[in-house]
Amino acid sequence: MFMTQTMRWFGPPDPVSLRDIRQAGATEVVTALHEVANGEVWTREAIAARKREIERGGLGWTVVESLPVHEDVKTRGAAWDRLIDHYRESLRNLAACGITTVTYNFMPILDWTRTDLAWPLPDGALALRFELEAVAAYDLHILRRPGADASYAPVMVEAATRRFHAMDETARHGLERTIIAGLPGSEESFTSAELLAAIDTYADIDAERLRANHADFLAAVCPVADELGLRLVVHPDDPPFPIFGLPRVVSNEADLTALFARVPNPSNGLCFCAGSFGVRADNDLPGMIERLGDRIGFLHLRSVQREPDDAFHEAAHLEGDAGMAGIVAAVHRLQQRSGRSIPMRPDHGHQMLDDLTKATNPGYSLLGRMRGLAELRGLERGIAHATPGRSSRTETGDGCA
Ligand code: DNO
Repeated sequence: MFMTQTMRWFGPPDPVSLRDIRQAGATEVVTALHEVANGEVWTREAIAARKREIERGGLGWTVVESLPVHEDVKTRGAAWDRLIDHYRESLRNLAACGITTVTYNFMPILDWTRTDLAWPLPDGALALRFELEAVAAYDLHILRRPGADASYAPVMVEAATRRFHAMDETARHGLERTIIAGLPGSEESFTSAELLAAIDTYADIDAERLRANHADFLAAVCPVADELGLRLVVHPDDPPFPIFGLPRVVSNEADLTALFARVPNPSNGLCFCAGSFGVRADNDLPGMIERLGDRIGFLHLRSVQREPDDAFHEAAHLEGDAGMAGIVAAVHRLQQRSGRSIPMRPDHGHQMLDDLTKATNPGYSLLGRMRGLAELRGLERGIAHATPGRSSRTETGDGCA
């Protein structure tokens, strides 16, 4: 029993083609109808047409990433009822087309956030990087969020202020775009004025309130997903701590344990992102796979290298702090125990080789992800081969019985 090897595809506009993904070794893509506005229904026809296109390319599609959750659901705003109806309808349509797993996140306003999209590594490849100091420089001096000082330690405020004054206009504008213009897969992009207004809608929403809103959302949609045999998988917060004073409530094992206790429906699941959880040294990644395994329906396998002062960058898949061998070994045990092949994708590859001269989606160029996938599939084969009690499928599957 091996992981199902997938790659993310952003649909027809993606500079990485289905043929590229197939040649890179994946058997499936994970994708979304990115052209449908957040909150609108994904029709059966549109899903079926996209599925046919993917299958014509020789690939499968069983995992959606993402069916986004509208801000009015996260804040329990006025349009909640209509949005929940739409979400349920989309789930019905997805299940009718053979989708089994639906990824979403519950991060307020912003999806994943980085402060540098082209950070040079010693070998000349480029990596994504996050520095809290850069966020603070933007927050305090460009966004000028009221009360922002209180979100940072005094030394961080000083460092961020020094940094801001050392930046020229181009650098300031570049930082602003990187943080708020929307990274690949994010459904929203903002100007600073729009972001300030959006942050204001959370004025009365603390972590406890956001957890309640998350539970309300799941309580409303999980019964439908249960019936359809779908798994909804929540992507953890990236980075896994509050930014811009906004609460984040899917950051560590305790958050997930509480969430599953609160909404025990079988469809309430987890997208285990080794990179997002791995930013926190207090997240025990293999242990989380061990303990939360039955809830895990999708894996994002990537590794971050933690740096001082709440900074990190994306490392190569087998390097950095994740400890990928331990993670894949835990996934291997989970699959043998549960009899499930869990879909995975390599994530946030470096921009490298020929991709350095091409227009690419940050984190989603082909070659870095292909390197990641190759490393991960080799790691899994090796672990399966070296682990006593191999299943017969493993024996034949790895061709080295
Ligand atoms: C970033 C991705 C996220 C993820 C969403 C899920 O690379 O992991 O954008 O797709 O948070 O809703």
